[in-house]
Amino acid sequence: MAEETRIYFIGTAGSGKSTLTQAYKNWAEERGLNAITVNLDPGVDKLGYQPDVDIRDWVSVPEVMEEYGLGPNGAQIVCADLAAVHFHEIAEVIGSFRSDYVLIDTPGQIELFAFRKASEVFLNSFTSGQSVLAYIMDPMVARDPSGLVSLFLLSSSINSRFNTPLLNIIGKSDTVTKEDLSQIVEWSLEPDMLMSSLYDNMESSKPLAAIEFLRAMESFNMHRDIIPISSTKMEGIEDLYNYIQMLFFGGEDLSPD
Ligand SMILES: Nc1nc2c(ncn2[C@@H]2O[C@H](COP(=O)(O)OP(=O)(O)OP(=O)(O)O)[C@@H](O)[C@H]2O)c(=O)[nH]1
Ligand SMILES: [Mg+2]
Repeated sequence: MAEETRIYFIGTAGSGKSTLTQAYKNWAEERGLNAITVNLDPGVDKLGYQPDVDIRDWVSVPEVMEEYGLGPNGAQIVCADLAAVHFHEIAEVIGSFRSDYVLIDTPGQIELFAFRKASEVFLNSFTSGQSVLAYIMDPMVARDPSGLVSLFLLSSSINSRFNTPLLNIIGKSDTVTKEDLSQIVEWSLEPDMLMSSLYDNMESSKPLAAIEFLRAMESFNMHRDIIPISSTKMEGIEDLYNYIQMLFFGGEDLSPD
């Protein structure tokens, strides 16, 4: 068995993290790969799938709200910090599955994962295997040039915080036209095209900052390609798998097929 590969699905609220977690598991199982799902959101009410490991077995937002007299957002932050105490145990439970792939569904509020210390502690709780962040972008935001720059900015900001590789995904790719999707992909591959679309939008004052941000990102080489995925149509999941294989195994296929 190869070492465990952990994929963290992160993204803004409603970007499709939970749906992709489950879709990836279904896809992997169809290929004969073994994969488990982990819910890392202590506040989720209805998940839509049964996770193999669930943070709510250790800490939960409703309990913390009750105990500390907090609202849901304050309780999420306390939960993240309380959960950190259990991360080694959770990592051991995850390891006990001896699974090739661990699919980790993160909280709705991206800032909880992106900016709290707890996520770094969780990432470092594992003593073997490898981790990748799969950052899901909203296609409705990405089809606007300054929207795409702001999504890249968030991606770059997360990338600069963690010593973990990050892949950019356009989620719900079935919800935009093929033309919009190829425009987004083209912009991500050709920063000059994105820059010129930003200039085309110059009548409004909004893109000025986006132009400066894009220049800065180019100078740091933060710009990167994007993987379109539709979880509902099961499209693009194999591309994500291939990117991960390239990243960690130089393209070697783990599938028993
Ligand atoms: N059309 C389409 N809808 C999708 C896709 N993925 C998710 N959705 C829908 O988008 C909504 C949000 O999906 P979730 O998977 O719950 O998103 P999430 O990021 O886990 O949401 P939070 O955890 O609340 O932040 C649901 O209604 C899903 O059915 C997709 O690939 N295509
Ligand atoms: Mg979710």
